[in-house]
Amino acid sequence: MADKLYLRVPLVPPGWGHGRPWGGILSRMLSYFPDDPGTACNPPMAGAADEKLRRNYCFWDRYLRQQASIASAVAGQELAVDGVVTGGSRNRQKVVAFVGVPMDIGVGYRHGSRFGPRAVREVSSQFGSGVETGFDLRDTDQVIVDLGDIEIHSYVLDSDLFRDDVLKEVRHSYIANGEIPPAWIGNIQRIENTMKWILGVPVQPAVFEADDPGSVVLLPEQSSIPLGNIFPVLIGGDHSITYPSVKAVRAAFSRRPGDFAILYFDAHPDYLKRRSGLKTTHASQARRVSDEIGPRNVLMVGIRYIEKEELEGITQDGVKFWTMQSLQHLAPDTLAEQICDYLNQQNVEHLYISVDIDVLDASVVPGTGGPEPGGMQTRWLVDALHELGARLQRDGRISVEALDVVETAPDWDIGQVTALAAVKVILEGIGCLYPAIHEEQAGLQRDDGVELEPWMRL
Ligand SMILES: [Mn+2]
Repeated sequence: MADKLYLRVPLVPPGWGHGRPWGGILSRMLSYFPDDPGTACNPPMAGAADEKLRRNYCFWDRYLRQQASIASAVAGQELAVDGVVTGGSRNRQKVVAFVGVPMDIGVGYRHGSRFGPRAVREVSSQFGSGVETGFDLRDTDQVIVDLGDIEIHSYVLDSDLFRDDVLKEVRHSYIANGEIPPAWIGNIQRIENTMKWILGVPVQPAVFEADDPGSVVLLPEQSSIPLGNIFPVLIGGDHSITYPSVKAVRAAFSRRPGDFAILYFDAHPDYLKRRSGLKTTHASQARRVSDEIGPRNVLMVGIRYIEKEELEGITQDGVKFWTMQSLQHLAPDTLAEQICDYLNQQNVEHLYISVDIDVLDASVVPGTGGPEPGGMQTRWLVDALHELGARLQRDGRISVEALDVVETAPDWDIGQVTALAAVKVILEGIGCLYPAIHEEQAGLQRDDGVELEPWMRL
């Protein structure tokens, strides 16, 4: 049943589509509860006859059940629902968790990577569980789950949206439709919060005040159920998703300044200070990451289109980079050696790997936001990842904490070749990096022995 192991096409509620917050981790879990909570739910407390109170309680009830069900799945318990796959016994190994991030409003030219996660999942069904090195993902007795997509909101046409009264109206319209209103925060913040929640880092989710579902308050942090022990594999989405993801992964694993680094494979440095006056875009995300973790802990491989401001930036800041030109005469194992030597010299212990699929030649990946001719072949990239994985495993000093593969835009694709390349990179990446994924625990863990509160149980 190899096709059950990996990236299943997610369940998307009927009627949800382009531009809607489709496929959100929480919102999609709604479909796992066929009963209308409006009728099935009976608040136990006094005053339950009050319709407003009952409705509000039931929203909460549903919300928390969804969280508990995801937590159970990730803890390795059986959860017989489609789209979430339980693949092993309860154990202390890291769980590989796919997280789709269907956001492409960070791009300046070609849109469409919001459909990347969907395309990657679809194409993944043709792949088995073996990787080129002979490693079989099933041999790890690990749990591999697909957590679905992070909820993204693409309707941001008017600054009016951020007015309190407008937001309140929007939230009430969700409630009128029987849906849980989104906590309307920026997409970048939402990605960071969701990733933190997945990784077990305390986060204060924006939620609804008890007596007014149209309002938003911050709950105490106990309200989030930390999952922890996760190796996240993010499927983009445009490259701006990497910035909030790095913030979350770093918060989960970093123990001291300078111990966390990112390795980019990308045709572009994405190192503009701002694009159209905005700080976080897919053309400036690496600069934001650099602000966060320090430029000397930023590594870039495959650069071949660079603006003057970016070249000055990465040179002056001391970003470590390999242009595509320099790779022409470098073997993948030499690159891996240079990367490891540099990381060790920087005293790095935790590594985030970010692959912009446009690092591959434009002829290989037409379905991407910024195709760039003159790039590497899939063979070269896979070899480089294998060499790197083997070296990290041998050294045992650096743990790979997360992988993202971004900028797959299926509308521009031909014969799904770009999505195929993305799946290849993901599977080979997990296969070769997994042995280098150490058992070290993420920040705050949910202890397996801790009982869920009764109201959290399924
Ligand atoms: Mn790029």
